[in-house]
Amino acid sequence: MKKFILILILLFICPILYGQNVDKNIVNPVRIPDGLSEDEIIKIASKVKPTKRQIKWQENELTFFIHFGVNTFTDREWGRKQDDSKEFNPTNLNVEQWVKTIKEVGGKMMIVLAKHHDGFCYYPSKYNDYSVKKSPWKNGKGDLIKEAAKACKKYGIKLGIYLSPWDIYSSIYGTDEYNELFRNQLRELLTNYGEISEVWFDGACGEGPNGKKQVYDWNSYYRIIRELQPDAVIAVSGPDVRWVGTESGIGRETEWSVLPYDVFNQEKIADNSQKEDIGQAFIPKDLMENDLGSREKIKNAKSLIWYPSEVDVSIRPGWFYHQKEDSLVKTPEQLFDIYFTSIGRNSVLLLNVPPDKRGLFHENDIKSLKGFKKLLDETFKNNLAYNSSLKSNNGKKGFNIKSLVDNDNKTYWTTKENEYTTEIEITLKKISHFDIFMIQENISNGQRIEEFSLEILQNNQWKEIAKGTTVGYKRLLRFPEVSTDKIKLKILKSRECPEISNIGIYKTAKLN
Ligand code: FUL
Repeated sequence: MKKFILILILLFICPILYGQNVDKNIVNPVRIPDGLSEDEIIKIASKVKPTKRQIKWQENELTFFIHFGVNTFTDREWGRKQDDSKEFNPTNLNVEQWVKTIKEVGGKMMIVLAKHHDGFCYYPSKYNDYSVKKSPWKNGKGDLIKEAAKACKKYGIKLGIYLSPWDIYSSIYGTDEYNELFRNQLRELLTNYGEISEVWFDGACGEGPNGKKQVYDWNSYYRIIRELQPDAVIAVSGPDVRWVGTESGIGRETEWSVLPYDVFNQEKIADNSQKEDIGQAFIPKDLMENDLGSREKIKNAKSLIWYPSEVDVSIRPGWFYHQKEDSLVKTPEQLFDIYFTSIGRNSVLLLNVPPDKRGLFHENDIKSLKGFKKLLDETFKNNLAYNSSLKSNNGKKGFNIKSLVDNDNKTYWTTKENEYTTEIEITLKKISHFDIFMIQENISNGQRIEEFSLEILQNNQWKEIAKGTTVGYKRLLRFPEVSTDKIKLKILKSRECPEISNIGIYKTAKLN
C-alpha cells in the first residue's frame, strides 16, 4: 500500500520536476522513478493518458490527405527544379468537390499541402515568392489554402496542413534563416485560415541545394503551433501523433499508444539533430519495429508518453495524380481491408486522394470511395450485440454492462478493483451469422488490455474463434463466418482493470 501511495505521489510530482527541462506545452512525458519493479512500471504505463487534443484526433478515425500541386502537372512525385511554378494551372479546380466527397464517405478531416519538398507554396506567402503568386492559376491571385478552409467550413470538415520541413531548393536551407522562414510560414498558415486541426511535418528529409542539412529548431515551431492553434495535433515529426512506420495501410497487430520516451537514447528526428534537445528526440528508435510498447520495451524506459499511430496510405500507387495510374485505384474491397488494418488496429487512417490536373477527384477514385462507404455502411449498420443480454460476474458496482452497446465512447464498463481479467457472456436475440468483432477501450483513462479472445458456444461447448492483443481506441477482428447466439469475450491479460467502452458484432456486407 505504501509503495502504491509513493507511486501515486511520484506520478503527480514527476511531470512537475520534469517540467524544468521540458516545455510542458509541447510534450508532457511521465517519468519513471529509478528502482521500480516491472509490475510497478506497468502500473505507471497503464495510467499514461492522451491529451484532449489527442482524444479528439483519435475519434476522427477516417481522415483524408490531399497531394495536389506542381507535381500533379509535371507528373512527378518529387519536384525536380525550382522553376516549375508556371506549370501549376488547374483548369477546373473545385475544392468543394473534394470536401463534399470526403463528407459523403464519412471522413472527418482533410489535410492539404501548403508546401511540399520543392518549396512551392500553395498560398501567397509573404515570405516566399516561389508560390501560387508566380503561377498562371487565377493570374497569380489564387490561394488554395483559403479555398480549402472555406469548403471545409461549409461542410463541417476539419482542416489540416502539410508543411514540408525539407525544402530541396531553398538557397537558405541549412541556415538559421531557414528556421525563421519556416516559423513565418507557420504563423501565416496558423493565423489566416481559421481553425487548423493537424499540422503534418513530414519525416522525409535530405540536403538542400548547397549540400547542407537543416538543423531544425523544432521546439520553436511547436511553440508557435501551441500558441496559435492550441487544439491542433502535431503529427509525424511532432509530439502528438506518430507515423505508423509504413505507407502500406497496414498497421501493427499489437499497437500500443504508450511508448518509452527516452530523451537521450532515441534517434533524432529526421536523422539530423546535433542537439540533446527534447524536441528533437522523441521519435522511438525505430518506428518500423514491430514492437514499440510491450512490457519488454517499457520495462527499462526512463519515461513514457502517449504517442498514438496514424496510418497514411494513398488510394493510388503514388501520392500525386498520374494518369497512368487511373486503372490502379484501390478497389472498395482493398480500402475496406485497409480500414481493418488501420482504424481496426488502434490507428487513425489518413487516406490520400490526389486530385487530377483539372483540380478534381478523378471519377475512378470517387467510384471506389463510394463503394468503400457502401461496404462500411452495410457492414456496420447492424450491431448484432445491440439488444443482446450481457453478463459478467466481476463488474464494478455502478457500471452498467449495457453501456458496452450504447455506441457512446464516453460511457464504459469495468471490473472490480484489482481484477484484471474478465469474461463477458453475450446472448444474442437469435442465432446469427457474423465474422467481425469490434472492441473499444476507454482511452481517456489510458490503454490497458494486452490479450483477449472470443469464444462461441457450439454443441454445448465453448470454442475459441479469434484472439487479439492490444485494443486501444478501436480493435476489429475478422474471422471465418460463424453462427451462434452465445458469445464469450475473455479479457485474458490487462495492465489494470480493463475499461471497455463499446463492443460490436457484425457480418461483412458484399457489394451487390
Ligand atoms: C513522404 C513524402 O516524401 C511523400 O512525397 C509524401 O508527401 C508522403 C506523405 O510523405 O515522406
